[in-house]
Amino acid sequence: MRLFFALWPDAETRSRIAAAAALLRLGAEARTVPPQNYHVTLAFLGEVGPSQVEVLREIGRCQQLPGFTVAFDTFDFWPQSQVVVAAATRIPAALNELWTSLRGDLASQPVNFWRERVDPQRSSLRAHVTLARKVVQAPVRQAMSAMPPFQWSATSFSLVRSESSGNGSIYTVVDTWRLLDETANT
Ligand code: 2AM
Repeated sequence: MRLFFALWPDAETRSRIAAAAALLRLGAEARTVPPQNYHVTLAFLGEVGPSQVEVLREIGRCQQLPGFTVAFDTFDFWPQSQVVVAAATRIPAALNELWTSLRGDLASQPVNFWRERVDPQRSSLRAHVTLARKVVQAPVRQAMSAMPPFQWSATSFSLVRSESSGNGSIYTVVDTWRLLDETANT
C-alpha cells in the first residue's frame, strides 16, 4: 500500500483552506483538490509492505513533540509539478522538529523508506497544501496574491494511505497521534 505521514486538517482548517482555494481561477485542464484530500505531506513513503506498517506506527507513536500553528501565507504555482499550492514562508521550530525527527527515525530503519523525489539530505521542509493539480498555465499572480492566508493549528499528525481511482486519489487515515499541547505550560 502507498503511505505517507501528513498533517491532516480538522474541519475548521479544511474550510479555511477551501475558502482560499475557491478564489483560484484556473484553466479547464486543471483539477482542484477536493477539500477532503487537503493535507501537508511530512514524509512520503511510497509502496510499503503490510509487515512494515507496524514499524511506521511505532515511529508515529514515539514522536512526543509539541503542536504548533503554521501560517500558510503565500500561494504559488510550481510549474515542474504543475500544481498550485498554499505555502508557509516561515516554518515554526516545532514543525521543523517533527519533520526532522520523522526523517531521522525513518532513515535509521533497516528498510529503505525513501521514495521521495526530493533529496533526503534536504535540510528544510517546504510546508505546503496542494490546492490544484495538472495546472499547465500559471494563474495570474495578482489574483493569487489577493487570496486570504490561513492558519493551521496542528494538534496531531497522521499516517495516511493513498489509493488511485479514476477520479484522482482517495486518502484514508490509517492512524493519528496527538502532538503535545503547546499551550499547556503557558
Ligand atoms: P503534496 O501534494 O503534498 O506535494 C500523497 O501521495 C502525497 O504525497 C501527495 O499529495 C504528494 O504531496 C506526496 N507525494 C507523492 N509522490 C511523492 C514523491 N515521489 N515525493 C514526494 N512527495 C510525494
